[in-house]
Amino acid sequence: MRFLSFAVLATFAMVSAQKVIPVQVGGNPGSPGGVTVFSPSQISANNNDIISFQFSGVPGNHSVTQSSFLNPCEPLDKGFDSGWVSVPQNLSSVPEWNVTITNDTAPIWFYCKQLLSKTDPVKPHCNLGMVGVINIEKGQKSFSDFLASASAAPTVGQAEGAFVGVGASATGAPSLPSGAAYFGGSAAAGDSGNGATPTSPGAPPASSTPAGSGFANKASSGVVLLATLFGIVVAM
Ligand SMILES: [Cu+2]
Repeated sequence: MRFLSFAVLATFAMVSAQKVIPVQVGGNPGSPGGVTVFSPSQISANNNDIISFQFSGVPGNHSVTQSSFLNPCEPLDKGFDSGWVSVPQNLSSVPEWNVTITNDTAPIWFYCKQLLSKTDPVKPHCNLGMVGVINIEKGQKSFSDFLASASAAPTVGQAEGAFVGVGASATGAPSLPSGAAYFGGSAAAGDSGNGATPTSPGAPPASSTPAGSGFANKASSGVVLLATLFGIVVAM
């Protein structure tokens, strides 16, 4: 009984301490860092905190895709992926993608999949530094090393991932005000299985959930090509 009360109290304390941390996805041409930024690019968060990715860089077409320190511009196996969010000028509200932290003991790395930038130099966003990390202080790596390796990455992975990732998960696609366009993995494949989310902090992603590489294997190359083309066409 005493244990039960403690558990209830602990749960209450955890829930009430939940933070919502906004991160801007994409900047504006005149803003510091230009178009190809996550701002802030380094975030500290605890279990149950929500990273609220705001696709506020307009016009823009970006993704938030989980990667790794070793391969900053390639999707992580079973990693999260927002899908493409294309934002025209003059939208009434900002598309938003909320990701809940489920394991705050290790860094969570991510990048944008966009292959074309509008400004010089014309390069993939990941090569131009559109990368970020949650809880870098929980690892032994430096952000400048991560940036340098992103900038030198020979390819930028386009495979579609799931909403549930490693250490952080969303319950669905980004919110989409009218006027914004979306092309996501689950939508593209008519796969509705991506809504699952771990039930407790630190729990591994549900095994029944299609995840990054799994989906990529399942998707026809046509779908991946279409997604890539969508990203490029809308970016231009
Ligand atoms: Cu981008």
